[in-house]
Amino acid sequence: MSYVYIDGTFYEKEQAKISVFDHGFLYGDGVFEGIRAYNGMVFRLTEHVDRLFDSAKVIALTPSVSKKEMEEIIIRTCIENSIRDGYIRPIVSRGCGDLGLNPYLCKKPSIICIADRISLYPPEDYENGLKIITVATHRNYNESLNPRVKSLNYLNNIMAKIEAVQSGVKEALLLNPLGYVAECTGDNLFIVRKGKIYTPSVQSGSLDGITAAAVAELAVKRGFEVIPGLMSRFDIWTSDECWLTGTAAEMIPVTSVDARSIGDGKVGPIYKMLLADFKHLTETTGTPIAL
Ligand code: PXG
Repeated sequence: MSYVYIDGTFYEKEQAKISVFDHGFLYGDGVFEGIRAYNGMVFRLTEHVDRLFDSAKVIALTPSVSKKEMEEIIIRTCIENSIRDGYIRPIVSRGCGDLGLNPYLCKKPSIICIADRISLYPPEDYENGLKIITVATHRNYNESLNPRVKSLNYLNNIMAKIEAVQSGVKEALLLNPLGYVAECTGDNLFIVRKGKIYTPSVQSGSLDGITAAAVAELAVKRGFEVIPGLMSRFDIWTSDECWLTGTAAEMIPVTSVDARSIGDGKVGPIYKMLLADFKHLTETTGTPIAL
């Protein structure tokens, strides 16, 4: 049995319901996070809650709870669901209103928290690497809906995912409106070139990934230079290694991009080393699931 937190109460999964008049449903007006628990600890909880509140602030949504209370809600949801290893999805939606866009007519934001499991790719994709393609759907302009906002409207990413799946691959590479590489549908991207590690900057139109930050820290600890910046597909096609990072996919290697094999087409040594470091980090650090 799984229990979902909605505005102060836990409901059984089947009874966990939100009104059709909630603007999160009507307009995608809200924000969310995807967080993982490993070994009885929530990984980078503060960072996720900070990002949730930043996303909310950008869309002028004020959650009805403090950051501290939000952290407690996340921990309580893990406890209620006996989660030691799993996936947690807090959501802040604009709340109920009428059938007009005006968010100021919505009475009170809703806080929802789901705890479940997530598995995006089978083990063989982690062993052999993903084949991905660039898709025609671009990331938004930073000055429309900034891609740093983790909003409930993921249609941009979903349309990119549709293109990838229609073309027979599992993941899509999205460019920004200027043609620079941004990220994949739910993951940040890294490449290795001549022993240095590169990743598109957030200004390129990517989410400020928490897994990416953790992996970058581990790489720096190993003595690598990690360089955020503008990247074109040239950089990716000619890279020695490539991988994606995200809370859901964790770290997954990419061995082919637009039918160009990356390096020798096999999963690379730097990926393997950082993956081992990442696994160790997730098993040994985090906020304990206890009140
Ligand atoms: N880019 C985008 C657009 C994301 O949504 C990431 C990068 C990676 O960020 P973190 O902080 O998680 O390392 C994300 C987050 C899914 C799913 O179902 C994907 C994410 C979150 C929740 C679910 O694919 N990715």
